[in-house]
Amino acid sequence: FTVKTVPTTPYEGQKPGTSGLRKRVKVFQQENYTANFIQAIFDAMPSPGPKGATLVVGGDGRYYSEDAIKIIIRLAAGNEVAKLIVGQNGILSTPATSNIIRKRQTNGGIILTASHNPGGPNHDFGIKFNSSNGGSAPEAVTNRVYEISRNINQYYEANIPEVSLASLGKQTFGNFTIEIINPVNDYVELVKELFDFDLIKNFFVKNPNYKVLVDSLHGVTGPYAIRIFVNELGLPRSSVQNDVPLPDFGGSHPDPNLVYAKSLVDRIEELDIPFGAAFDGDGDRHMIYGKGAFVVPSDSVAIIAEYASIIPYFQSTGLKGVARSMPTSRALDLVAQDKNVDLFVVPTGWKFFGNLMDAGRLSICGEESFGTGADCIREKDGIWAILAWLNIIAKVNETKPGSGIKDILRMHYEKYGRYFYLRTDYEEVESEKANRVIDHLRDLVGPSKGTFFGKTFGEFTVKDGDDFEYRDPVDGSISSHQGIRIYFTDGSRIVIRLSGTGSQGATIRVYVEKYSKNPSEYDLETLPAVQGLIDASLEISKINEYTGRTKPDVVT
Ligand code: VG1
Ligand code: CO
Repeated sequence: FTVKTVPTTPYEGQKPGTSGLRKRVKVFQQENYTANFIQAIFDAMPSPGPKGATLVVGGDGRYYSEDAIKIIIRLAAGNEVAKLIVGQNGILSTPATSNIIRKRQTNGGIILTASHNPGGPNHDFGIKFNSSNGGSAPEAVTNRVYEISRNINQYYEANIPEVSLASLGKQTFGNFTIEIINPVNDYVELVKELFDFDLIKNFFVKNPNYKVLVDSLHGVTGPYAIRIFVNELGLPRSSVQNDVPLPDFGGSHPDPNLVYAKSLVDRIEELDIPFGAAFDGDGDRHMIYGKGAFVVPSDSVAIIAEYASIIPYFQSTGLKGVARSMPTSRALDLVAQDKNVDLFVVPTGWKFFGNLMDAGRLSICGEESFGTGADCIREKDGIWAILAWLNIIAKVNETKPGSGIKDILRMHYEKYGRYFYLRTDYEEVESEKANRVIDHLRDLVGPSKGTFFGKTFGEFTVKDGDDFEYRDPVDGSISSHQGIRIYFTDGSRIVIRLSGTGSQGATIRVYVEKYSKNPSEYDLETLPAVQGLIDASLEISKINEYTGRTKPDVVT
């Protein structure tokens, strides 16, 4: 093949956010837009750069994925990449990609997804670069990608003939090889080593009424869920629904929460199903919901850490440390204390956990946004979390038969107390208005703290607060302005920050949490338990005043 140098001009705004570059499909479809960004990734790749590299490519199968893969193939060959490993039909879940990058010791990967954002010609697409450790590239690299994208004037493209993404196997063109692989096999092999599949299988055999319903919301997890829950764990085929990945996710949000996975919740309630789960588009998020029992993600990671010693992977590696993103509730902190292991608090986004894992200081971590995972890979992992829970339930049932999600939650609250936790989102707010809210809050916890600390809002008195700054304990890098935290004298907390994954305008996220050590309160509904705190957060932040919004778009 021959390589052509194609002149181009830069586009504004190719700045990767919390998790890659996410924009409307129409934006990526502009002439050279995608090629510019891919070239910027190649130019920003850590030494020795793209020449001779092996990269993994795949994604959640959303609209525009195949077009993007074709561009990646031509530019990879043009940049002297030696080999691309591509998931069949462009399919690879985010955790599966992370696993393949690590297992096959490649130089990194390119993941095509906008995660839980809707897909289709009028919705979102995304591109994320992962490093050789299997995790999202660190900020130093993504900042370089952005800088390069602002000055790009050419890219290198090879005239590789069109390759079918459906046919498995290797094809070679000169010094360049494309290998199309089964997207599921390596991942299944991995999880079978991490969890006690025999124990889980036997639990289902002994408890035929313990039904499971898994909803892939037409995202990438369908093929993985069928292989694992049906073929490996022996559950009936009807245990997995919406399992065909669709380019537009069937027209809905592939977002596993009580709002967007409502049809699953309704079905679980109607059919009395004790264990249900849903995943997002690219398979790194999960929701756990059984009859009458919703697991708050911040509790999910705390409970998995609590039971780490019964999970085979942690039995062999030990619990090295745990971590959460800053807005995630402090339920995990209490477990860390009890187990006497280190707790790390990092900014929002999985990429901040990677250094700690690479340094051997972190085993289990999670975020309030329905993401949990471990150091076996470098991405959060929905199916991993479900398997962890099933492993825990099966084990607990050996000594306490009949225990389900509710009992495990109750036991946890009895030992540690309960954090009532809620997040509200104001979406597609004009950036300028959203910034005003943040500036105002920054002032309260900064220049105006003298008058703000000590002030009372309803039943809550401000104790202190800050604009979260993180210093990575491994490489010393600093990430500032990661969200406003305000603490109250009763131990409650609110956090307010701007999202870094939106494709349009700004999203304001408000996280509230209230702690209780009173057993008579453990069964309370979350919303009434935190309403007073939500009111205080609105009064303090003046969101309504600055944005004109009277209520949030999403409550999870
Ligand atoms: C959101 C979540 C964050 C998560 C990120 C990527 O980021 O809050 O916890 O890591 O999405 O998740 P933000 O900046 O919009 O709040 V996913 O499933 O896109 O890969
Ligand atoms: Co995701």
